[in-house]
Amino acid sequence: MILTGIPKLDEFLNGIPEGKSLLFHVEPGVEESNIGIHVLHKNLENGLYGIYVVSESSPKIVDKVFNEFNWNLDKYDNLIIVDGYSSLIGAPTDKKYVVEEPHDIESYEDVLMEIIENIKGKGIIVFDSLSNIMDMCGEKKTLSGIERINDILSGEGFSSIYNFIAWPYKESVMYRMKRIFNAIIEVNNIGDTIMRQRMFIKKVDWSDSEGKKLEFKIFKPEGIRIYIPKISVVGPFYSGKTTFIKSIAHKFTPVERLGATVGVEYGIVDYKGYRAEIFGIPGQERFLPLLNKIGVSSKGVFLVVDSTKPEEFDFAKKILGEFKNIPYIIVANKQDLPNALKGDEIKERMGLKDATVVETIATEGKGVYEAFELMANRIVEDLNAR
Ligand SMILES: Nc1nc2c(ncn2[C@@H]2O[C@H](COP(=O)(O)OP(=O)(O)OP(=O)(O)O)[C@@H](O)[C@H]2O)c(=O)[nH]1
Ligand SMILES: [Mg+2]
Repeated sequence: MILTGIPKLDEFLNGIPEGKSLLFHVEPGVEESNIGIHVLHKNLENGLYGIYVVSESSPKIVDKVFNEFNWNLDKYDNLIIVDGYSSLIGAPTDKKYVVEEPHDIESYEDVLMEIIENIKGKGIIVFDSLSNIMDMCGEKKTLSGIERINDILSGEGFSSIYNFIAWPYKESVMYRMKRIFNAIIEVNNIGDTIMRQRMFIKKVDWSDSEGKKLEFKIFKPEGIRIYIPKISVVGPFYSGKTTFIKSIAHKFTPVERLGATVGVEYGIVDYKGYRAEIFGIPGQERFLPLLNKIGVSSKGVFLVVDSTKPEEFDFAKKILGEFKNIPYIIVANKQDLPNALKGDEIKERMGLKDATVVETIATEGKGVYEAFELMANRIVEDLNAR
């Protein structure tokens, strides 16, 4: 099984079986359109062969992209770059494998056959731009060539990944593409103020995850993250919101006076392939109007309560009422204190029997990542339920 290295996508697809082909069908204008190079890197890291066919720009770009993500190109003797660019512009090349006739799809086939004969082992082949090759070699000819290439590669235990910028092509071409590839993942821009990208599994013939979606963003140097632009942390005064955020965030901007939070605080959480931006809203009554404003665009809400203060649960529930139809998790904090009520008891007393509750000791970092992971998964589920 070959992994894409893209969090959640591997879970949805169950990886890529050997011999299968996958197309990233990318909307024009998506800024970081080269998803394939991340899949390439993941598999190089896993010790598999990675053949990278560069046709869109000079192979030098590979060094540049690797540098942007702090990957060290020289580390990978299992990386094979196919230069499909230099002949095009008549430039010299230091690459061993060169496409002599970039306007002829058979020339690509020839190089790939040569490589397959020279190496022993399995791996992945990534095309930086199928759309570019189609423009050079002709749409139908390219697709016929790709079918042959996929056939041969799959017999050798290679999986293939294609980046494709979805310019308006003829209906018949799109139809044929839909048939040729074992999986097609659409990549679109979404968002107006907070830009991010969405993957949509349009086709997959080896798992039942067709129709699944995930939202991501490419960060430098971190790479692809499942991206959650806003999770709010709310709750009564002094319940431990700030402590909770601090314990999960690697970057934190406090807004405190005499130990109390007096403005919206902000943190970034990176965990298990997720990146989330967290907004903490102070718990004093006078900040209630803020909830509404911040609430609207939240993807999820943590309601932090002091488990020793049942007298505050009504107020806590009122705060929660400001967030409609958004996944929430009750964080039953201060479990280390005597008389702390258990999570189930808290749900009961709040009249929220179906709620998810996580018991935490924020000061010791206990339970906090569990709460985060539950939340992140809920948000992805929520996206897929819409
Ligand atoms: N014993 C115990 N104390 C905690 C825990 N979490 C937070 N505290 C303490 O509770 C106090 C309030 O914590 P904060 O994180 O500032 O609470 P807050 O909800 O951000 O407060 P405001 O933003 O001012 O409403 C601090 O003294 C924390 O050290 C916990 O799990 N156990
Ligand atoms: Mg606070």
